[in-house]
Amino acid sequence: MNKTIIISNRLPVDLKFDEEKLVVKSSIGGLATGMKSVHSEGNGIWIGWSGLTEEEIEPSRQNEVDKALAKEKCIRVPLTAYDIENYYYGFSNTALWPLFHYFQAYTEFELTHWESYKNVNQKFADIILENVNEGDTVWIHDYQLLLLPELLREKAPNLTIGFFLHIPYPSFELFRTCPWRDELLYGMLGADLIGFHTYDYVRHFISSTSRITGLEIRFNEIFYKDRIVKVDSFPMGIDYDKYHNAALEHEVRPDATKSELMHNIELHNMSFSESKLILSIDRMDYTKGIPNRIKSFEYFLNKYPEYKGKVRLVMLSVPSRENVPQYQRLKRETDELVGRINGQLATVNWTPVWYFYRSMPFDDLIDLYVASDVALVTPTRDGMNLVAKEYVATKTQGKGVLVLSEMAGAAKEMHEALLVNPNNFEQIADTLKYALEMPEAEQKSRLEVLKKRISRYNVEKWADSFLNALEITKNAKPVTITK
Ligand code: GDG
Repeated sequence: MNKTIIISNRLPVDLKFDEEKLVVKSSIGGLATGMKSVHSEGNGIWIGWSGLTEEEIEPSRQNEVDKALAKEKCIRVPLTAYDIENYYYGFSNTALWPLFHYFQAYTEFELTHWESYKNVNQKFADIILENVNEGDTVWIHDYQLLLLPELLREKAPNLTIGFFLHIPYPSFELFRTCPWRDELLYGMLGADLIGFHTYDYVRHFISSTSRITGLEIRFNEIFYKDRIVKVDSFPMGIDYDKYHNAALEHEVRPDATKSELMHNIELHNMSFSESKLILSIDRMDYTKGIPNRIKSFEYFLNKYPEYKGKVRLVMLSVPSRENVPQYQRLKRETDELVGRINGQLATVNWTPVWYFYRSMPFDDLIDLYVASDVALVTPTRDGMNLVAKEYVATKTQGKGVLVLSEMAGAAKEMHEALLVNPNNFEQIADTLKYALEMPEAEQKSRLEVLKKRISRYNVEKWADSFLNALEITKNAKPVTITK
């Protein structure tokens, strides 16, 4: 029986040794939740890194680790601490991540990182080839594995290979600066279908391919060797019911079962009846526009001082890539900005920014979504941004306003949000005022349209439409090109 194999840098489960005990936790995040249904169907498997380096797994415990993963239908690619340092923190996160998010000044092209990236992509290919049969479908995810489609194609020419990029694809002018641009492009062209979140990313990819490779391209089909490679947009959705139902449950919970966080928010709201909450949630990443967001909020409070004491920004920043210097700098800058605004404006009764630098359990996350009046999502670049969609899904009472950066892929589908340029403090300040004062009827009508769209095009639909398009592409007969 043919199977679908999902490939990503990280497995949907995270392994850890707690004292001597092996602990298996499911990982949080869009990709893991999204692919769950595909993964649980039939005899599909997931191949990726377990979260433990080879040095952390004693030889005598390798079997135990493999068995624990097999129970979850997962197979690990053994990566060393050197691989993680150079392939993951190195090439993936100090070259590709900043470059693809238009942070050219942060981009470092190091030969040792590149060598490691090639080597790890080959390690993935070797493990996949041991586990794949002709007729199987392989779905590869994200920027850590751009070379993998072609590495598989060389050894298994008939394999059905799909590739999806979760981050933006940059314009040709940026992509061309990469010393290994040809290798990366030809690496991706090993796939039958290449998917992006938005049509703009598709255009950028096609433009880079056309200028760098000179291959024949017709609309969204690239003629490469004896194959047609199709390129298309598949905007990723969320598990709408999971967020919506969790919010419904939270709203009717008896007091005794409410979280401490929710108790405190409610207590605060009772004491300050006019008080409103603005929410932001993201990984602590320089692409998420965190400093600009705090500065815009400060600008808003100074421009509209009547809101002092009445509105708070609740900012959940989840630690991320903490050993990369740019991330350490961003953390320092954020701490300083929050300190400055709270230091200058806070009163005994009011703290303008509630700042959490940690991750929260799912239930607390839902509490934050439910309790907030406005979500302020202002990345300077973002492939999609699932937080914007999750916020809308939790607004069961028809109240709530989404302020969303036009630089997020999600903005392409969420026209009913209030769209802003994340660098324009004045515009953000005015939009915040508008959001806080928006009549309930308008909030409701905007949310209704957004909810309808997001619930319909949920994550399962996303996965199905990608896999269906992949099958159609694979079955299409190659067209003879007449010149
Ligand atoms: C990449 C692309 C693209 C966050 N904090 C907590 C927590 N989260 C969850 C959110 C959401 C997910 O993490 C974050 O997803 P995003 O899409 O916002 O951002 P990235 O992590 O950068 O994801 C992005 C995505 O891939 C999918 O293609 O949209 O553009 O950069 O689901 O809810 N979850 C819990 N505690 C937290 O503290 N439980």
